[in-house]
Amino acid sequence: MGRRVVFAMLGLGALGVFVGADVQRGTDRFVAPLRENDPTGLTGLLPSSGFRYYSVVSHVPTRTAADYVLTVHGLVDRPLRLTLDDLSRLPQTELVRDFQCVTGWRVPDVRWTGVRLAALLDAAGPGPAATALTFRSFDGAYDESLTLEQARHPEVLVALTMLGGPVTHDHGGPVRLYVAPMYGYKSIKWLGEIELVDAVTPGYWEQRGYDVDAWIGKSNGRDDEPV
Ligand SMILES: Nc1nc2c(c(=O)[nH]1)N[C@H]1C(S)=C(S)[C@@H](COP(=O)(O)O)O[C@H]1N2
Ligand SMILES: [Mo]
Repeated sequence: MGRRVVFAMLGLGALGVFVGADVQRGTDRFVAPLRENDPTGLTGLLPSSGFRYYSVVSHVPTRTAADYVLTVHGLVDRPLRLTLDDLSRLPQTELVRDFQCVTGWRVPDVRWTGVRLAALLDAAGPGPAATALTFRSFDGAYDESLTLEQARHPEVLVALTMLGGPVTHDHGGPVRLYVAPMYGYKSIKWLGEIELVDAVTPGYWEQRGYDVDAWIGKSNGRDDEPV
């Protein structure tokens, strides 16, 4: 590794010390790739939450507190249109759990807060034909699915905070899904839309080979993994 890279990394590290947690979270996008190919181990000195930045598109529009809207529609009695303010006024649930990507990386003890998806489902009132949910990202490409029963699991949150602050743009803010009992690909970022439907449509990665039921330790051939 060249001296310049080392100095650049030390510079980033020093920045983290002076500017605190917000910028540290922002450095994930740059630090994780450096760490992946680091024979020296020096990148261990850099501030990073341990998350890798994932997106299937190169640019995602920014939604602010002023223009963010989540819709819940389809086979429901009462379609919902929720602003960030609406969501933040609802009861918030806190979870601290390890975050596990199916490719093997894990971030221990991540703190999340958000609204239970079950509460939004109660408010919307799924009709008798509704058996599944389709989630769509406002990135324009990523989608995900859960059965209605899975969606009612108490550890499925429409997350407003993560890592001790508002969900950052890189991590899918202002609002992403957090499906605690399942691998990371279920936790769709930049959540824009939830549609109640009569059958599961496999999501983005599921159409590319991952299991539709993504239980940690009980899917994707990783049955031995600690939950
Ligand atoms: N919109 C969107 N959501 C997404 C993804 C993505 O590429 N786009 N990747 C998924 C995968 S595979 C994982 S492991 C996590 C990663 O979250 P992070 O980018 O905050 O680290 O987001 C999930 N949600
Ligand atoms: Mo993942």
